Amino acid sequence: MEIRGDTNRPNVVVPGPKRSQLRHLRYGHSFACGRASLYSGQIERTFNRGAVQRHYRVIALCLFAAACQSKTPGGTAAAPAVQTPTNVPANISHGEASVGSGAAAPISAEAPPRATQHLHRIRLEISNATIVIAPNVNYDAWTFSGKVPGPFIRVTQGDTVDFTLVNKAQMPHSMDFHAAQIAPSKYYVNVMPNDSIHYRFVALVPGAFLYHCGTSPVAAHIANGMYGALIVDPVTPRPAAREFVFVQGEYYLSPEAPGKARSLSWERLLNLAPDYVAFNGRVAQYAENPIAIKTGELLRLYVVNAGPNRFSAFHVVGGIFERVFVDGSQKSPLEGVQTVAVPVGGASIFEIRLKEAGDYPFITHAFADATKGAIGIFRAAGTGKP
Ligand SMILES: [Cu+2]
Repeated sequence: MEIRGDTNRPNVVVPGPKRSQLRHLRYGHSFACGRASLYSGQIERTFNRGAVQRHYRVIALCLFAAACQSKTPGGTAAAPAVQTPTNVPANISHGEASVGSGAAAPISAEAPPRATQHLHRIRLEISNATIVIAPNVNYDAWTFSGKVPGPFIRVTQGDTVDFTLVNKAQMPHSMDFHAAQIAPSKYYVNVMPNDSIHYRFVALVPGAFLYHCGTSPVAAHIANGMYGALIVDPVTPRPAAREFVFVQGEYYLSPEAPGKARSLSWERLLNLAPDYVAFNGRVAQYAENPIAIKTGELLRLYVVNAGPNRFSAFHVVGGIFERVFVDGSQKSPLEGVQTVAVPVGGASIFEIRLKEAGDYPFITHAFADATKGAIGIFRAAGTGKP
């Protein structure tokens, strides 16, 4: 079943992964730390002294305030030490982002069309790429096919995915398809630099699925951008709709350095403190460039959460979901619900119609994360009739 080797020699068939690659199976606990250090060239490990000093200052101020209170019972409490935003709020409900600034062309959120063929030859090339993740913020990403997220893939239940992964980067990587039911020990193995792997699987279960690099430390590979979405349509097509894919992901940034793109802060990742949270790899891109839709038309949103750490509380402000296929399951969709959690590594399918003309933010209702960029806008035009 498995074909491996240089892509220039795609017909070379060998019985299984190389012994050296099996040694580097993903999720390998025994060598995870070694792998982190061995390939840590782009993993920022500096200790954030500034943040710690600020942290201690906040603690000191709290202690000071508490001491003052204890000495003056009944007196006025000290002012809170933590500053809250003081900007004038945007003139829109949930205005966490600048709406309509059009800062940069967004990555298209349109879902690919339903597949017509039943054999899908998918070839993804892993490479490092500097990408724009927010206005004036570049990031040294690890990518599938040069972008974050990787390409949206769409197949139909029962289709065969004939997959080739080519590693053009300088460290081992791998691929884990949540849509597949195959042995990780055989297929989700590390592919060495300038090597490739080729295998097939049949997508038997409909839904929306995450795919991601599974090389340890997995959190670093995902946070660096190695993830994407694979839609598996049911054999009986879903009703016609405008369809979008939103993959939520997080960025943990190394300190700023003049003329350098940011890279991963492992410390911030382990502390679950993302600097940015984004749909489709770039902060607030669909708020800066609202997505035009029509009132009354059925929208179908494939919401995938790559993480690597933060749950999404997916919600459309001003709307109520007609149906939600939780984690992509066809069984017993929820009807008439407001917010549904999409766990890290999960994906749900949301159907909604927006009733009147206007701007409707879509967000994670975990608002720290919306403030950090997980927000977009549907701009509805029309009379409300489908
Ligand atoms: Cu990787």
